Amino acid sequence: MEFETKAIHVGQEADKSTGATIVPIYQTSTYTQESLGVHKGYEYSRTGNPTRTALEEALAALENGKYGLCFASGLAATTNVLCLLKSGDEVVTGDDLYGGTNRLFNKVFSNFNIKFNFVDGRDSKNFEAAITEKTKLIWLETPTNPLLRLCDIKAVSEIAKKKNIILGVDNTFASPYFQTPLDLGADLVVHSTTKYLGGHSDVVGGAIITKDKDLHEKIKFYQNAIGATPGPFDSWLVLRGIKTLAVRMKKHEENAMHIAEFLEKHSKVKKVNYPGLKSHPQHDLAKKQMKGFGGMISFDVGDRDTAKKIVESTKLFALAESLGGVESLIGHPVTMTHAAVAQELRVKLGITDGLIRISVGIENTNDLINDLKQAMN
Ligand code: P1T
Repeated sequence: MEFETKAIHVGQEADKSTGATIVPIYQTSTYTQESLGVHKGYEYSRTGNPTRTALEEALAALENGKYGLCFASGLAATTNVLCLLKSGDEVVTGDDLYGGTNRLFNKVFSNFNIKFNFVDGRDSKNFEAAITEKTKLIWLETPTNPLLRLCDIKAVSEIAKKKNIILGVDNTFASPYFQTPLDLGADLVVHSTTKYLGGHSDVVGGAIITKDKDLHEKIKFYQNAIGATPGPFDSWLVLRGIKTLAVRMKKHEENAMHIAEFLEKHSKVKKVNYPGLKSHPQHDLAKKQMKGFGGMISFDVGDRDTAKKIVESTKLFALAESLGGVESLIGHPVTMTHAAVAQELRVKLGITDGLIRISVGIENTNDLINDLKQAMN
């Protein structure tokens, strides 16, 4: 079955008890047992809920995995991955990450004596060099937020396999339509389903997908034990979102390509970060490991005042955090999504005061370009 068909059908058979064509929102916290210990597979909705099960099966299929687990947010999903670790363990991670992931690593899990070694993820050799006897997890975000840098998933997976280290990949920016890290050797894929999977900026959620039964069982235990699970309505919203993922992603990418080319020619723009541009230093890797380049772009306009004027002047692009919805958004990473990243690291990475990030929606291309034109004049 191909991607578009899986998105609409896997886990989504007609409801057995009523024939409902669309998976119902099983808005229940608990399930009546026929007799003590005899039930239809569900006991309590933190542990399992049929609407969530449908989403978990569908997401597993889209990532070419076997098992899916859903969470209350992307960060809740990442937290559940980190729970595989013990005090004293180490993680090697790419250094350009969503600000909230950086905060979770540096300000929460570091308190539990887990050490995070940050490396420039553009060169896979950096991961190998940072591995120690204590390294248990390698973490990649690719493309990265907000600089749209890439990590070579296959190359890093070979390093991880040699040393028996788990490789987790945050696939939020690409979505499974454009990138399937499990096919490239990753052990775990993590998503903020808040973004492209949900697709309509109306739900917060997360997911972990794997092919590995043992890892799945361990994380499923934490999913229930920690309890950061999504409710049935939120699960249903993401399930509805993924039905149109393929058509949405094509339009996000088409619009993003036109906008990236427009920005590259604009006199106020110093630099455009979009993996689909030939000028992107890792364009060849993008072509190799991705099926498309996605809808996220960041660009540098040189200084904070210019950036502030632009982000406050767009009319269609909403000044807002988040990404991946049908509507276009614009943001200033330094003051918004990456405010939690230490200033020295931001400077080192190139997350400058003049950096603007856009999540290109699926509106009409010319309307979006005209909106940017008027905001940048
Ligand atoms: O917001 P939440 O659903 O918890 O997802 C966290 C997260 C994880 N990974 C990536 C790559 C992300 O971009 C995010 C969330 N990002 C934003 C809210 C943002 O505006 O970048």
